[in-house]
Amino acid sequence: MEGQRAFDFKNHTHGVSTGTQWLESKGLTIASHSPVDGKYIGAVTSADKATYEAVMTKATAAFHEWRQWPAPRRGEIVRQMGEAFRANKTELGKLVSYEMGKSLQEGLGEVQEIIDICDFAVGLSRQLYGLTMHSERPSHRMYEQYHPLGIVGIISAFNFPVAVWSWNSMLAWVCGDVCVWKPSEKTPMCAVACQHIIAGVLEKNQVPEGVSCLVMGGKEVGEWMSDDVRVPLLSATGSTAMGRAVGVAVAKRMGRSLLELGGNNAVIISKQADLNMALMASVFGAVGTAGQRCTTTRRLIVHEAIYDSMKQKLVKAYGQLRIGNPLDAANHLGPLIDKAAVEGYVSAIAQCKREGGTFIVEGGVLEGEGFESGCYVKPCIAEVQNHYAVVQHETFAPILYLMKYKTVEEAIRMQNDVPQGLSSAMMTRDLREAELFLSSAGSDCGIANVNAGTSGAEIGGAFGGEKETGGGRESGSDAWKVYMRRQTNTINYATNLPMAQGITFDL
Ligand code: UN1
Repeated sequence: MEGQRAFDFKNHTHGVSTGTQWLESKGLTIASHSPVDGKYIGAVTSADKATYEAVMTKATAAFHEWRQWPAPRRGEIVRQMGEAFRANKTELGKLVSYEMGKSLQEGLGEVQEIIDICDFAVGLSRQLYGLTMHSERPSHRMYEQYHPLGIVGIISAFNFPVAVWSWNSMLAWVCGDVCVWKPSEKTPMCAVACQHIIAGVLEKNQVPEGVSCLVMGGKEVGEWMSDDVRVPLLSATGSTAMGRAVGVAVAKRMGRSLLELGGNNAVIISKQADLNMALMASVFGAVGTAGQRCTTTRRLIVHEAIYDSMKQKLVKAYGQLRIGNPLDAANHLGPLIDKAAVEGYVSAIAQCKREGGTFIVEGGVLEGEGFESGCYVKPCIAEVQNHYAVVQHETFAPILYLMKYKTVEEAIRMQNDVPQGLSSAMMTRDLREAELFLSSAGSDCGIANVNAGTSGAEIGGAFGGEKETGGGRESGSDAWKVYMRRQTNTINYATNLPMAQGITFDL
């Protein structure tokens, strides 16, 4: 079955593809080792300049054909892709868990996000609506329509190695665009698997070669895409530093970028909160994916009246966390992605202590049986001040910062007082403070939840954030509009030529 095909990497060495075909490349080899057990998974070659050019040529030609397929026909292709991901959910979920290190539950959840966005995109393929307007001129009709844009570049991060690609690609495809995907060098096999999973659908439906391209590679390949005028839209997920470089390069050539960058997400826990719910939301938000989601809960802002009891609950809950092989359902969290991430975690803890933080749950790197990869760390909690440099910075690891507040206005100020603006939450049963938090004077983030944590967004909403998070919106709602070009059309069915604004012009 298709499920088998997807994960047979024994002889797979190519990292560049135009859909069903894989291209020989002389680029550097990227090897993938699992952070779960340190074992080698496979290796692929990255794109070199020649294969990159070959891909872009194919993608350009494919676009000219694909944009003429009726949108619902393109939706039908995406529907079949959704079916292929359903058939491969368990296998792909396991691979995501093994190559990236997140728990199997979360690996499966990530594949479910692909399936969900496919369903969403299928419906969307019959709803790429424009508006009609009333013209001020007699016998004139005005309307707007959305046309396919061209090649959409997708740069994705290791932490969601497959879902973020699908948020972009599935929408882009129903919109009539073609995609060139540069996945993270840290999770190449997940990308190879996705490409194999959809290959059967592309082949069976004679989708033009070049509609779904893969270009494995590092920073250099990202730079080629950023500078490439053939890429009208570049969607990039990752660090703020990477996003800034991409944003500047794309802006220089007047392209569009869709940036989804760092978060520094807080949960405000009111004295009116259901404390058990608050605890669950905070712990899952902080340790899920071992603190490597862009939506991870990094800060807890707790009302002074319940601060001590919340602190005790947190310490107790952290004592119950099981860390180990993420494919074992008994474990809550697995490893960090690699040893560099472990170094980042260790140095953030040291910096936090230097700045005056007090750890109420100590961190540390785990050693011994089951932890041989050197990537397993203990989730930890520190009492801090919001202004510490380390607190203002996004460290991609399970370090939770705990702070106290007196008034709701102060809590909202603290929540907003960071450079990032992705996700936020308030736990409360008080309607007034909930509404204040959601109001224009409340959270400044792209996502603001009440009585639900900062992570785990559904695909139906627009996903993204403000400030250093980059401002882009992916996934649901009307995020599709960025993948298309808007055209305003005026049609004159009169026998004369009346001018707008009442201007007269006679010869
Ligand atoms: C990311 O970390 O880049 O809301 C994406 C969430 C997931 C997606 C996170 N649905 O946590």
